[in-house]
Amino acid sequence: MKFGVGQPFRRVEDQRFITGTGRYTDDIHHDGETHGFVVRSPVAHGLLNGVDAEAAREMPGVLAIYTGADLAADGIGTLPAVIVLDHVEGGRMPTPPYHPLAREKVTYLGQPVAFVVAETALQAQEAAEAVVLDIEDLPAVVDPVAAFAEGAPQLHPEAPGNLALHWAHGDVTATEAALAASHRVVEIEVVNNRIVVASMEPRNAIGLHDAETGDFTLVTGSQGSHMIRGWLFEQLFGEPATKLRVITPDVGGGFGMKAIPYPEQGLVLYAARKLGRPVRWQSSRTEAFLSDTQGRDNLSRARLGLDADNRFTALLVETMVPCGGALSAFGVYCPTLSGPPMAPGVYRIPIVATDVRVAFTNTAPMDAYRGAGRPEAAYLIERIVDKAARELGLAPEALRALNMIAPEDMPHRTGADVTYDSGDFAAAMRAGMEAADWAGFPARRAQADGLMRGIGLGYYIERTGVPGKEGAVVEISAGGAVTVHVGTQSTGQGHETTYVQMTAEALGIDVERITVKTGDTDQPLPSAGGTVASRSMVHGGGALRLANGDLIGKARAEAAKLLDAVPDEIAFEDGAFHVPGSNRHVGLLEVAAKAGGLTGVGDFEQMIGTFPNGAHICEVAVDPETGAIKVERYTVVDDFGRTLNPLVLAGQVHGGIAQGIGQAMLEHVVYDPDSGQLLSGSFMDYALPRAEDLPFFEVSTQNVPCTTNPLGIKGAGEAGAIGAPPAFVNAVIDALAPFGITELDMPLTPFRVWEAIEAAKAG
Ligand code: SMO
Repeated sequence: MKFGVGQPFRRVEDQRFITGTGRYTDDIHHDGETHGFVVRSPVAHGLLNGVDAEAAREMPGVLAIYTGADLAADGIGTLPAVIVLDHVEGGRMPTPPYHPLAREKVTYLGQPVAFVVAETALQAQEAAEAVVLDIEDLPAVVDPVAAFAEGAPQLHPEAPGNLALHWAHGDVTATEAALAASHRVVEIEVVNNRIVVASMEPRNAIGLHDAETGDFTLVTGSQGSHMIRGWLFEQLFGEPATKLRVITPDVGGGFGMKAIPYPEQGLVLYAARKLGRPVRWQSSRTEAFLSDTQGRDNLSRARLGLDADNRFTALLVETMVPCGGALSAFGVYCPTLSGPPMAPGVYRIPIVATDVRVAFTNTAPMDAYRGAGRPEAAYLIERIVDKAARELGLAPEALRALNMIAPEDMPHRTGADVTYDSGDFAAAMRAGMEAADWAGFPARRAQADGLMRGIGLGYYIERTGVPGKEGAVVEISAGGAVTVHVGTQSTGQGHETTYVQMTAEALGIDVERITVKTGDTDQPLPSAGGTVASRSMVHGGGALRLANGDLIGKARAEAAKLLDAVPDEIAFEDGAFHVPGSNRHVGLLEVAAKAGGLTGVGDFEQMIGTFPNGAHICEVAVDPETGAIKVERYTVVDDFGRTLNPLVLAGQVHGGIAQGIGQAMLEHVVYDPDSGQLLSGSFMDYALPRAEDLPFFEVSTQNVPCTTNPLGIKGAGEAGAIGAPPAFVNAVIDALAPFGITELDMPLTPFRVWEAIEAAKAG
């Protein structure tokens, strides 16, 4: 079939997006709407002694100004900590209350303190500037080392020593012993730098309340309306989630940051109920820098043991990570449940352990960012394996190949107690090296143009589609229109296209007839989650497969009546039922018309993750005079199990590489260590990669079908951002090897590289 699964069918949603007819939250208006503006803490840490809004309340257009005290008086609760774990020593981690508006204390710069609602957005902003905050400054800590130091300022009384969580994965003591017994131990310290998500569309929310029924509606850019409803509402409002409908229209980028509930979503609902009018809020870019959750920011020390034959014996990782001034919903997920289980990467390592300490710090809350812990794990293992190869005088690909888990080992339970179902890592690495013309690199390096060249390999593996359920419903109307309902949410990935393709193939129906509906908790779905952890096609695709099958089953029963046959006898092919050996047949659309419409329902659950993996190969040229890096070639060979649409897939990988190289080369969130002020609060100071920073990417797949997913699919949304940082950094270290440089922390800005070169020359 022309537009079936596996075909590079062009994205159906792009017509809407490129002609300016996308419909984002900020495009949606309601009669009588009002505008909210958030008054944010101008300091990172302080005692909130008072909020004086008297003068501001008298300003033109102002309808209300709410403070933490108002919310307390109305019994508004807290934002949820979804992931709450036990300390390794025992006992539950502390969960200091995270109020939508601060009470008594502020613990991060930009924390919401008051909410102004006015007739226009400008009036709300002007009044917000007239709100006087009485805050008594306290000393701030912006990184875990400072937060854990003796005498450090204390953020929350519930968390002595600012310890949010001390957690371990694996047996740390036994791993220490295995390292001590190893022939050789290679050690590395890495900083996985703190980055913002910088979604093209900043966050937003519109709150509506029906005074008669008491029902709320929230329109908000999110990664899944059901997820937001499930997490946001009950703990804040003390009412069942069914009192809230969440609608998510088109979304311009989420990347983990929009998977979670935020204070402002609660504030617009609260204000809408108080005022009896719709209340809208739209984040500015400045607010996004201050108040979106941020990602990564790990300080890790790793030790890798090797035996006399260069086989890996043990891996121990010790990590310190901040969670910010308040605990975000998934604040401790990335450095615990997500990253550490992937610590061994694609290698046979008999024993693996990770020890993690999470600190409260006076910075924006931390949460998921594209990969959510797995990029940190992949970066660490791929850096230390490269460093080990260099110390041993081995080619990095040779040390990798020696230690890679082999296809005949599958399914393979790793030293970190995770079972990989499939993959041929050595073959994909070889394919990547071939595609990158690895063998031809020495000749390219020999060019006498004053630049220092390097080539780097990052072999990533990640776990996608964490245990979860997803539902799908397919309806064919009597008129022949096909509607697909799913609970996953595209934030730009192209779900409309891939779900349409799957349905067109399964039902044998033209793509033009099919519409995908998502983003509404009122959809008729048996279950719904949302889009995180590269799970949309893994889980949503699984559900849609079942829904299409269910619909065909029901249609078959109807067709049997029309064809005067028994259902089991008739075959379904190319959109029509026929009785084999006869010319009796009837089209699916005709069956639907005669039946007055047909509906198929699918409810899919997968408890085991999928394991996409692949080779990223990066080639760089470093100017030793300036430290500037040019990425000259970039090649990827991925194993995504099965490809639904190579065009959509390549787009996912391209975007991921850009984000990964962005992190590795340019991006860095910097807080002043003394004041906690944000020094990288705009695109003037926070550098996103631009087109000229990136080469064309050579992207291909060498797929090994996933054995635990009925579609054979492995999640692909995050992969690019996971493989790119180690490939890039390994390439730069390779280029700088003549200077004896073996470690450099991201981002590899010209200044940082130049400094390292100068230090190496001097030393
Ligand atoms: S970083 Mo994601 O939305 O699991």
